[in-house]
Amino acid sequence: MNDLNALVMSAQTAFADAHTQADLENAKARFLGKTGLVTELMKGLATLSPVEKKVQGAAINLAKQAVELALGQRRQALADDELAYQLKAESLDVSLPGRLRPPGGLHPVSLTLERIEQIFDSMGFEVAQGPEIETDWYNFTALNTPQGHPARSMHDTFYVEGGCLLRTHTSPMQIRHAVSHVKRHQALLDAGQAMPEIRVIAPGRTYRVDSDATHSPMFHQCEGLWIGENISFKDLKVVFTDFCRTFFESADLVLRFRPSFFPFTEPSAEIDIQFPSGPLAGRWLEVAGSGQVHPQVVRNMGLDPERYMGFAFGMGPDRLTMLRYGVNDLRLFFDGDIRFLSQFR
Ligand code: 2NM
Repeated sequence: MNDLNALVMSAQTAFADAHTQADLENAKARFLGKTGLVTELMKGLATLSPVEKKVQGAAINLAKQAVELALGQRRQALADDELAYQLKAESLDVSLPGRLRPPGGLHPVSLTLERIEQIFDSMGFEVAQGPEIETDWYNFTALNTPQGHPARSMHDTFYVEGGCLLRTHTSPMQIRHAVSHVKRHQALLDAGQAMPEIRVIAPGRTYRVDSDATHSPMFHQCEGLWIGENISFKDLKVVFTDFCRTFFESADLVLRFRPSFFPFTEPSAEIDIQFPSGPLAGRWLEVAGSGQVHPQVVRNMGLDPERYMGFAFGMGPDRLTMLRYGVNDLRLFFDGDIRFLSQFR
């Protein structure tokens, strides 16, 4: 009996010393396994007399039950420990602040382009977009810019393999748009009837070999074109004045049309604006080039310059953005510094 008590106690100690389920299973094998201590005692019963077998058997059974009870309790305790450990290790602090994903926003130049498009849309202009890699014809020749003109030199224009170039302005898109407009209405023209007017702006990226505080090799342009039977410089002044006053939210903004030269317009003018008040007040600021579309360019659009005429203009959305927000270095727009860009969100 004392031996059995000692056996039970030694099992209890062995189970208590097991700190993992694997250790516990090894300890169990030593007592309850095929060759375990309890099992061996059971086998020993075979050699006893029936009376002794009954008495000893009952005692061994009690001891076995005590060992199994201790095993079960230890199993449960280890499982409880494991669960408690997992709960602690994987616990979430629901009071921690969330990971912030700040809202994105449009680039300030994109905001300007959207604003330009919206204003001209309200005046009935379409928005045309097209290739940034252009042919010599659309970028120069169709625009009345002759061979040997300095704008065509490799110092001003990026040429790509195969004779194409990166467009130096968005006017090639104006030509593309005008040509397809004319094609679409060729039947009317052939019948001598009036064609719907061409009224379009072409915003987008343009490229020139130039880089300093006020020039970037990639910059934006938005050109406008209005061609009809009687579209004159007067219409240019009305449209562009209206645009500038809306864009800069200044109803008494003053404009000045200063004589100039472009190969694709005749006459031509630079457009300057002056704010009546505010930080930029009193200075003439150049915002665009413009003019009546040159007869040769009208002809290159597929139209008879004796019947169709109109105006065109070209402006720099980068510069308009600098004026509108008071930015002093063009390069800030293209550095991609979030501290700068986030101010326009
Ligand atoms: C400018 C200045 C003056 C212009 C001309 C044309 C077209 F396609 F009709 F020939 N588009 N844009 C133009 C005219 C552009 O930028 C300073």
